[in-house]
Amino acid sequence: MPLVRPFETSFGRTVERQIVLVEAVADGVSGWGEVTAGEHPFYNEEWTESAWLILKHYAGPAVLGRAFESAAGVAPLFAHIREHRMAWGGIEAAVWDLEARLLGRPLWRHVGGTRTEISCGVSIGIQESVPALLETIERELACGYQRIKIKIKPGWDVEVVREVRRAFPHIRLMVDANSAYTLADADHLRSLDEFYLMMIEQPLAHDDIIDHAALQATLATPVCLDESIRTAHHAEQAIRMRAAQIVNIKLGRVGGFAGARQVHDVCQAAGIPVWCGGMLESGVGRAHNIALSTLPGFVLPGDVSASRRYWARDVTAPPIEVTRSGTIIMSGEPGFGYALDFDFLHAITVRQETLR
Ligand code: OSB
Ligand code: MG
Repeated sequence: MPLVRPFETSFGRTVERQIVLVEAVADGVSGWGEVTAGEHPFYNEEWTESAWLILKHYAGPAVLGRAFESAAGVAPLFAHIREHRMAWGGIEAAVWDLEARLLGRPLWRHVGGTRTEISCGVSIGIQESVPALLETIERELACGYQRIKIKIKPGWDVEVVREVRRAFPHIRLMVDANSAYTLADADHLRSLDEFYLMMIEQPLAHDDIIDHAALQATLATPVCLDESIRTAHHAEQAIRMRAAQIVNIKLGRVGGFAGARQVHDVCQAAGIPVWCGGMLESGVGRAHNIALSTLPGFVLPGDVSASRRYWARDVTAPPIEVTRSGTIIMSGEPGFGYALDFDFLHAITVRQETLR
């Protein structure tokens, strides 16, 4: 699926997505999940092709023919697989959707959600110029989005944020570095403090907690962890170390709904706000993110936004839309709440495999 505009982060530029969708079938009913891995192992170790192999050789065989009482019992079946959570998380989420449909319940209620409307923010990639960035922010604010996140990297950080703040002194603003810095950059990152950002997301290494704690101790800006948090145990460690004041929860990164709820619960118990991250998902993953965002601890606007920001045509019909006040309203339909556009899905499918 070609993106309507390229998306650039500190680790690379994405022009077109190659997405693995999972259809889980039981009793003639289908549930759908999305593998949120990127096209290259640059955000984490996974990519489209690794996910395909993990699904085919390990994750699929781990669930097929196995008895489990409920969708909550699926994640433990993958416990022997080291990492690759986005791959097996695609099956896990599909089974949650399947179970919700079998029960005739909306997925968001089924996973324990309580909000009927969620707050949306946008993630804006690295742009060609500051004027281009300011124009993009202006456009997103006009659509009603409640929070602006901009991607930063060395050379596109403090001076860019200064210009954004000059133009938009009152907006809810944050930055995401995707692990582009080290502790040696602490003084430089501290100069972001004057811009009263909501948070700085994942400034240091993708697998680090301890250096983030050291950095947070010197920063007024709250640190938010994304890449570093894959399990509830990681969340506990980060909170205990004071490495983060906020946590981004991504469904795939934590291996699906069971993992997401565990991270959510640990954060909620510690008074740490969470929000739902995104991975440039198609409508399927987007719909799951919307459901996840209805859990009570998701008190900050997430990176969950309208299909039209990414796709000329999405795999869901209708596409996912955001209200003029930057919210998405929950559907009462069973499962994830959006119909699939099967004509389009079949037209863009390049590979398909059935595991029985
Ligand atoms: O770090 O949140 C991230 C996109 C790809 C990989 C990592 C990240 C992102 C985003 C975009 O920030 C979120 C989205 O709009 O889906
Ligand atoms: Mg991030």
